[in-house]
Amino acid sequence: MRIILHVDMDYFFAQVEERENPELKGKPVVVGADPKEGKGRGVVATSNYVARKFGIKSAMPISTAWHKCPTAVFLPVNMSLYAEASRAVMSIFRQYANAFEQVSIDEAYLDISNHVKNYEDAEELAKKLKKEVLEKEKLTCSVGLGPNKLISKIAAGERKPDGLTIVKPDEVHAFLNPKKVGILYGVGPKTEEHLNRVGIFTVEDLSKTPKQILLDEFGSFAEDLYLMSRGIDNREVVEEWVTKSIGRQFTFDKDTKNKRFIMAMIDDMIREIYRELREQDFVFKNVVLKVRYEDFETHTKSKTLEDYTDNVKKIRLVAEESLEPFMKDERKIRLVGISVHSLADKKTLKKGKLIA
Ligand code: DCP
Ligand code: CA
Ligand code: CA
Repeated sequence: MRIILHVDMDYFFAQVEERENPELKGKPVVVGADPKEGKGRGVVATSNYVARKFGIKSAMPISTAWHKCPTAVFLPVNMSLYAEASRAVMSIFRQYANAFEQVSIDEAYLDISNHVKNYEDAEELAKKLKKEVLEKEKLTCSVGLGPNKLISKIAAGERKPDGLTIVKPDEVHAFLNPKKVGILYGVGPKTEEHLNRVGIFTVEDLSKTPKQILLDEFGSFAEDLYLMSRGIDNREVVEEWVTKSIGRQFTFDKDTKNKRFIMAMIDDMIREIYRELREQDFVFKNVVLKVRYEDFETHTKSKTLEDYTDNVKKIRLVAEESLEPFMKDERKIRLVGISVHSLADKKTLKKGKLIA
């Protein structure tokens, strides 16, 4: 039985600012672009919960935020400060898991199945984790526990800030059914609208929709919708950049949507990976593309090849193919990474098959 824990820091950038300057506590705090008395361009990165009461939200134009609450404390984004806080909390999280996957600057999945026997143990572990983060880093987070990534992630968002929500396997349906379909992975505003148009509003509506209708309406996404609506999610918690891999990543000076530019950067990284593969006489069987959007949401796409190879053209092909869906998103891209995994020593390979 799997038990997955999802942890997400509360109002992260703003909470770190409050920690650095306790006088901010209790005041509305907005982190983002300079509001310039309501004439500023750029957006809100995040705000604390006091500011949210005025209707201020992430990604909202900073000018709108200023008009909603001109007396708020507006702070510029101090990324290196948040990156340092992120590193500190992530290294705490890592201690609690047998598999750990960071998904953005402030959230991670932990597979804790080997650390606990049941949900009672899991609850204790979650409380300990929250306590350690608060004591060592003076920050609160919200935690969700469930049988898979989908459920634990939604559970983590259920009670914020400083929440802990447990959804046991037999509670999954009751938990999911009344929720809007927009909470499911990959269901953005456009897909949600499409679902609404065919009369599907809640997860329960979705679970009662015949698969054929989903196939007709949503094509290859139908299967995921079908499974998610039943609370099924078999994705594993995967460690990123495990030791047995060679990879590079690059953060753009300016977030970009220029595919040619991104591919040129990937080509540079592939050249370096190639050099390292040659030096060590390695072949690979798996290629992973990593994409981080401007809002720090991070995705990886992994492709396993039919056989081991040292042909770096394969890396490029996989990279280009895997990049395609990310380019369709409206967000700009902040970082790309490419890595090869499932490495093997070429000398132990004969006719493409791994011996022993
Ligand atoms: N962020 C950003 N721009 C966005 C969304 C987020 O710069 N459009 C940054 C600021 C956030 C951090 O990423 O602090 C984490 O994002 P979350 O979506 O987890 O939001 P918060 O942690 O700020 O708030 P919550 O308490 O709702 O998780
Ligand atoms: Ca958060
Ligand atoms: Ca988050």
